[in-house]
Amino acid sequence: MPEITTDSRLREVHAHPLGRDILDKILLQVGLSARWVDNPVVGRVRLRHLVRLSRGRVDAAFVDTLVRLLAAHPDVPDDSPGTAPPAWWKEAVFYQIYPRSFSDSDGDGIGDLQGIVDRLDHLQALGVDALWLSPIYDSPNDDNGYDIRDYRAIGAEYGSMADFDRLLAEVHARGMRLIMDLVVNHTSDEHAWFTAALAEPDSPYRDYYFLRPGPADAVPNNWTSFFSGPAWRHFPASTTGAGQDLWAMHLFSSKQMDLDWSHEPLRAEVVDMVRWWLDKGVDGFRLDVVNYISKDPGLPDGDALVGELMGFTGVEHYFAGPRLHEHLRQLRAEAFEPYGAVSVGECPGIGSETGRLLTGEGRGELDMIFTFDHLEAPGKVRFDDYRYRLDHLRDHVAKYQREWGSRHQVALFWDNHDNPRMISKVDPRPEHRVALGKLLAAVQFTVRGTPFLFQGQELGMVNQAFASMAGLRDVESLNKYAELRAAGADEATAFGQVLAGTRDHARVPVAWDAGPHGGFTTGEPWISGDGDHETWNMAAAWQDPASVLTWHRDLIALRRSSPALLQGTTEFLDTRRGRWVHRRTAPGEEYLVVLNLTDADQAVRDPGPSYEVVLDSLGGPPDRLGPYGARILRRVGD
Ligand code: ISL
Repeated sequence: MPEITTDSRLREVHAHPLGRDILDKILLQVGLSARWVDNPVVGRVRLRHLVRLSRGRVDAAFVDTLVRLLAAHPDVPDDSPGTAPPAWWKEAVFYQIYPRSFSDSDGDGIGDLQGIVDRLDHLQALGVDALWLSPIYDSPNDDNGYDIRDYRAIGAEYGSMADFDRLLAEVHARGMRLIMDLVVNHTSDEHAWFTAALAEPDSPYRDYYFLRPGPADAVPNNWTSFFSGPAWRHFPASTTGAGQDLWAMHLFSSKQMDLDWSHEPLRAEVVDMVRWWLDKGVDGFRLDVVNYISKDPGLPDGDALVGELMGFTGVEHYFAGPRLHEHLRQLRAEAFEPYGAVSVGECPGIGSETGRLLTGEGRGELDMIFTFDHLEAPGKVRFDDYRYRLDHLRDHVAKYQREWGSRHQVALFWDNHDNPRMISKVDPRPEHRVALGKLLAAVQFTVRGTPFLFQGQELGMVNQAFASMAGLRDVESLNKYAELRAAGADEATAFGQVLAGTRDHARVPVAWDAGPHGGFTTGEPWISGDGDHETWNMAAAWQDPASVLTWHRDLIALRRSSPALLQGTTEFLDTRRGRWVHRRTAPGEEYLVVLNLTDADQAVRDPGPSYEVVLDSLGGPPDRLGPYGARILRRVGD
């Protein structure tokens, strides 16, 4: 990889893996096509000329930051086919459980481990192979368990360690697997490491965190938190037990203190803790914001332009930090590998090329990663109120199918606990709910990769019409509202913006039946939904052959039985606006997937008598497809 300097041309930056990801991300962020850099005139522009060409919007500091970042990432992904060793997780269907909202067995209004055991038959009937549990550890729940107080204890609201052992045994008895959430970018401020670090000046735990001495008016740098305000919390001398004012870094809430991974004893503790859970028999981990674990050691100020583009200042100093690959290799070699455990990294801000470095066969880092560029339309962020166009999803999926080959396994997800429901983002009109739920599933189970369903997606759950801030619980939403109000927005405007993006849309209880609170709890739920559970619930959906749920079950069964859908090649046959046709092929087997990405009836090519329809969400003649229709055909003749 030729060294990138301020004299390099944009096309050379684009040929650098991280350079390409960064340019693509910037273009996505400002709503421009990634093909823009392919323009020969643009490609010839030298980095240092950007300052003049942009009339100073791109400043010299930005260019220097970029050059430094690229120099720290010299690796190039391997494009050779690899040996593509079979692995259970390449063929599995994963299902994410947000335990708080899944099923409550004891009536305290909070979902729990026994509640999950009670619903395993549902998951098995659906065809799920593996469960991912969002955090169930002991936590003060400032961020619903993503702020861990004790990595080796179960949160009392979820049950006991005996309940966990029983859940694991029940999962395994059904031939399913279970992965845990590994949150090691930060701990709770109530974790024993942090309280000791704060209280004792000589504590060995001081180096576990980013603690910096200094008065309240001297914040260590300009980084911002993802949950509003600065990424630093000030602890006055009277609270530190050390007679010294201290600042502590938190990229998320002010109760989620970032851990310093450059410190070897911290890494050893994490390895130890991971092995402790693997000894219990868990099958792997989803690693929370794991691409953030390596920070630029000097903690330099973030670039203002990057901050403006990304909405957060400082990200360039940790989203792909200098020792990220090294730390992941250590974790894999010392913890995951000896147990054959699966690892799925959550990687916000990571693009396709860096993703291939993180997951490449033989690189010894992660098995799969979650990336997020498909969740919002170009130029949009989560808190914008807009309609998402499925053409963006198609182009994103097509890119990964084309670029990732057999050396890398794509993780496929549309919903999770951090995002509004995809159905609602595309088209919130109730008459399209069923078709859209089916279309999204048709993609998820027929392109190459490992699908991750989020609880309720199989039912076609949608966003909630929260009436006011009083209905919301999420720390991110509460902080965002306060921030907007402080900046002068009136109540209605601030609430409207929070409502568009709140993570609470995905966190309301799962609707199991038509009873009170959808059968989620016999008590008062910790967060309430709209109440459409009287008609939309799992019990009713299981009885209905046309439900989104039945469609998911049938698709999962189809995928499981088909070498073409599991491992075959993928070709995109129609990518015109509003259209999506792809073909999956394996020796002796071929499928066509035909989708209508629009809300209007559409003419489609009649594939003729050599194809039979296997699944059809709306029915109709072979040369027509209704609004958001999905049709899956199998080749039966020449
Ligand atoms: O905050 C973001 C930018 O708006 C997200 O991209 C964020 O980086 C991502 O949602 C991280 O999520 C994970 O870590 C958080 C936790 O609150 C989420 O629930 C978890 O999935 C902190 O642990």
